[in-house]
Amino acid sequence: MIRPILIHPDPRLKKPCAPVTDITDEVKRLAADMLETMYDAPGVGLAAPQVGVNKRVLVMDCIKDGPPEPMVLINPETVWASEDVSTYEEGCLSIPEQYAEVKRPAAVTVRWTDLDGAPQERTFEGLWATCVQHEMDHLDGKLFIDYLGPLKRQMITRKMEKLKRERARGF
Ligand code: K1U
Ligand code: ZN
Repeated sequence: MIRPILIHPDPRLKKPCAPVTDITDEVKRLAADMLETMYDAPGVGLAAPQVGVNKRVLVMDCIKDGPPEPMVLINPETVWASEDVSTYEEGCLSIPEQYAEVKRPAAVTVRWTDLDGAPQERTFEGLWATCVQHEMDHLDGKLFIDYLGPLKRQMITRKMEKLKRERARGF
């Protein structure tokens, strides 16, 4: 099922998420719905708070050409981050049509639990590294615009408020 994606500003996007304690059918349904919602958008990642669920779950697939590689990360934690940084022009499905350059570690090692409850660890690079850090920020209530200066952040926030007003009126 495709779930509606929350648009910034929304208090549910600013709240740190709670760890998942049991991989229930509800969590499995959430992960499946998040993947469907991400591919439909389309996007390369999606975090549970973006669909209004306060749980530490994220999905991603950064393969642009070739067979899909859907990933579900439950309770992800960074265990290592490179000193070298990379700059990527990020977007966000909760901040449509707004892009800005963000600097982040170029590579990160992340530990998480998979849908079978098994521990996993992987080092991500390139777009995968940018995406997993962007999604983990969502789980801590942080958006990519929080890395920008106050004026740029305020300008984007005002555009999103206008977009939400227009959508509410049925445009
Ligand atoms: O979290 C999100 O809102 C998803 C976001 C993830 C992301 C994109 C770029 C850099 C970091 C994190 C998106 O997927 S925005 C859409 C997007 O980038 C994209 C869409 C279709 C094809 C390729 C990329
Ligand atoms: Zn985002």
